[in-house]
Amino acid sequence: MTMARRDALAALAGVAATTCAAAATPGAMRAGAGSADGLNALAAAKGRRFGSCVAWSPPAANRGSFANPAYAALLTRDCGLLVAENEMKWRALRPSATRFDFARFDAIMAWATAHGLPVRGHNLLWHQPKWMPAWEETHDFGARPAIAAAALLTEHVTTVCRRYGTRIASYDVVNEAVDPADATLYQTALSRALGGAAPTLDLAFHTARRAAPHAQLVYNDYMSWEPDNARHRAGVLTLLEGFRARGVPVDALGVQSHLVTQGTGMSAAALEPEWRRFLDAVTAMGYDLVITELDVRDNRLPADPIVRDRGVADYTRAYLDIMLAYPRLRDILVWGMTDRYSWIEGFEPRKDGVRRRPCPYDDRFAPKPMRAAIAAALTAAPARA
Ligand code: 9MR
Repeated sequence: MTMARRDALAALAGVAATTCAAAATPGAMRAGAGSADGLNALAAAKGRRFGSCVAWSPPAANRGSFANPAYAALLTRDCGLLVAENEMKWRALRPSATRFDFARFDAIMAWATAHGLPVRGHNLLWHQPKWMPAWEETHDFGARPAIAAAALLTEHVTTVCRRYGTRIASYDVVNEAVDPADATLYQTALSRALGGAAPTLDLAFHTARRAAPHAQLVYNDYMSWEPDNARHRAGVLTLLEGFRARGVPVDALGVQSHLVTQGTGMSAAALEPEWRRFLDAVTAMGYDLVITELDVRDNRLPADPIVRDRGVADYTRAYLDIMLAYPRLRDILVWGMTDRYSWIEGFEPRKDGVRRRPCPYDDRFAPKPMRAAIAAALTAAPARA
């Protein structure tokens, strides 16, 4: 057995022991609330929820999956809410225009339900050509393309929403429709056939409202508070204004929160005024806020893990303090509990080659200062009615 593996097992034994101890105490472990010392318990005390994404895998695979006992122990300790990392996307659910494959997402739902954990829906339409299934971009929409495209989208949204009914109470109906390069809306084969991007997004929301009238309907995007996001933020504001002007049923903005540390040159405090102006504009239009995918890219920080973890934790704390000051924010989800399975290593590795440390737990499943920062922010947060 390698040292890393032994350490991982030892750390897990610690998590498992805490979880079991909580379960043995009557009332300490409530269904869907995580363990008594978990992050969701701290969130719940303030009328909020804490959660994470989860993946599907075969049993015991080394993945960020419910079927990996090591990862599942983190979820049941800290989470009161889950979201599937990939398994509800068109690419996962739609092998072709005429078929659905719900097997993997159903398995996530079954595990979550058995553990009393609600699940968010992510997503009903990721409106970019590169994230739609390959068949969609070459699909033949026939002689009446607008009608065929509307039918395809309506059928997709309706089928997913009806299948899960009230078991899913919040959907990212549309994901990342704004191009950060120029603040315009992406087009797909679907939207070109349907007659434009805005009518396509509107139809997705109207259909979701009809098929899941109980659910919170979210527009989800990654415009963040760092300065190079200004154009993206402006594009999202324009989209949100358009939704209101056209009477489209959108309840909340999903603020993904893939944060990027700025080194010592720019503190979180310097980012705050502009970020608050954005959040104020969003909430003034009547939108709620959801933190849907929090993690931190440790850019411009030295390789030393102690220094880096401190920088990430402080940045996370400053960010959450601002976000938690908004009563319109209830749910906070991280995009993965441990560094071990985070998407960031594959997306943007550090230039110096040391592994990224973006999540609350390290790659040996030990809690990091980022987890303590989230706990401290939740503890200090104003209670929500
Ligand atoms: O973490 C996800 C990764 O495993 C997938 O390969 C990728 C493409 O489906 O999507 C990642 O999740 C994204 C999320 O769905 C939307 N916001 C950005 C996330 C990170 O790329």
